[in-house]
Amino acid sequence: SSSQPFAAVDLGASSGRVMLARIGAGTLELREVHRFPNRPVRVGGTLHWDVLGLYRGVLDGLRAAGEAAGGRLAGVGVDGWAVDYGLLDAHGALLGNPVHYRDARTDGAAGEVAAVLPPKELYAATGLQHLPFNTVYQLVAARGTPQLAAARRLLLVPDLIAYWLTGEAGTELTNASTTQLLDPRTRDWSPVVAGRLGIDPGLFPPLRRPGDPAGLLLPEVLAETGLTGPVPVTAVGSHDTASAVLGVPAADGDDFAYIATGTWSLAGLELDAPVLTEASRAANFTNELGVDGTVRYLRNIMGLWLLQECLRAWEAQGHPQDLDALLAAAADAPPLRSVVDAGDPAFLAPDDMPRRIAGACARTGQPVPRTPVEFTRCVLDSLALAHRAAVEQAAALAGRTVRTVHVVGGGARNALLCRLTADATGLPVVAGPAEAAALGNALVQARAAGVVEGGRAELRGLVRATQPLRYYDPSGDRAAWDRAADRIHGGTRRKED
Ligand code: LFR
Repeated sequence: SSSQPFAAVDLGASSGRVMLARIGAGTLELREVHRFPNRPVRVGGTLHWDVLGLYRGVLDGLRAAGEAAGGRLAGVGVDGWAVDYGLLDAHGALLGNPVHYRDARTDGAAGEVAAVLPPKELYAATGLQHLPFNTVYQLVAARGTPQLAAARRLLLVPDLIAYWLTGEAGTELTNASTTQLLDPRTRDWSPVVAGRLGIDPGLFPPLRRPGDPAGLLLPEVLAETGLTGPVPVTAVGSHDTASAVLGVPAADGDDFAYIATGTWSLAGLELDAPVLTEASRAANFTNELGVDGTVRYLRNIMGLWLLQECLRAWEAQGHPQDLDALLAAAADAPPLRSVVDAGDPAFLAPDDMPRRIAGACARTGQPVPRTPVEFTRCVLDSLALAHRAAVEQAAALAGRTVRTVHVVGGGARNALLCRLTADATGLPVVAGPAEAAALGNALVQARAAGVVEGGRAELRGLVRATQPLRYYDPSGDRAAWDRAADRIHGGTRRKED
């Protein structure tokens, strides 16, 4: 059969894109038709997402997708970053701009929650890693505001975009699992969390699963985009990381770990059931839900955010850097001179990144990076080290063996990061596709439309057969990575292992 055109809308923290995927039996072609910046806006002391600007980017992208596909699309799916939401009033109007998860409003919220729901109980109920910005903390921080009082509905960001496209409201499951309000065993709202914290899960529209229908593009959207209806919108793994994990080109039966790299690095395993042990909680692993009943057992690592923020700081200081030149020079810089803990929430907030990295190096008695090249090398060594710790610990905690590491997402294009990750883990790295999230998004749509068949193995097989991949074999001295890890963790980490 001939291939069908699907539009995958993928919203990242630094840019959004609309990709056109042509999918048929044995065919998968992906092409970027529109990319637009995602620039958060600070106003009234609060960091917001410019969600209408993003929606305009989505409409422009759908128009471009339609033009590239000859005016007709077989479907649309929307994925994006997790956790954040917009509130709607009783008439369905948006109540203010969604707040950015990096905003400081959640400072102190974790303490408030812990006072009524101790961390151990919260983990037992939700299996979610502690991230200070989880939706549950944002809702606690918003308690008592007129905005929350007026809210009749809460829509996670990709669900909000899908609502504007279709007029239909739903809560997609993989992203709902990042709210810390869901129980990963029942795959439904946790009565414990809702009850104890007085958060009404009724604010969320009904849950839907990847592959479920999510409505049709509204007439006004067809008019704006020049598309010919009907165009179905399908719920995909609307958490970008869930779509990216589906887009991992693993072979059937592979023992693999994945690292979805971009602004964040999300490193871990795909499991059939959550791991809710105390050891897992102590290591801060999360049990987010994946496509097809899976669990994404992983940990958040700061990711290329550390470098993005350095670049932004240097530019603001009048010293803009060329990223490619910087990475090339960093590849030749002395390895593992100084490393920082890339899991440290101290790096979460925007601004002043070089100073914060330098401070962390000084505090741990390591040489302080001085030049942009030294900072870049420090960041990449630190990320590789954090990748290694997450892969090793996930395997140990889940009782699994890992033989291959798949690096997907934007960081798969970063050859130095991939090579260092292979060296640090001592495992072969398969790098690519960079657009794994868009691929995972489009594949769920194509399967729902009956254009492709099968489970994850078949969908991944199609990615593996059609997308360019790069391979990195580990080399170098693994003990050097052990010693570097000891420098950040004061020699305690290896003893605990
Ligand atoms: C990656 C991601 C992570 C999530 C973070 C914040 O884009 O979705 O998985 O923890 O953004 O939402």
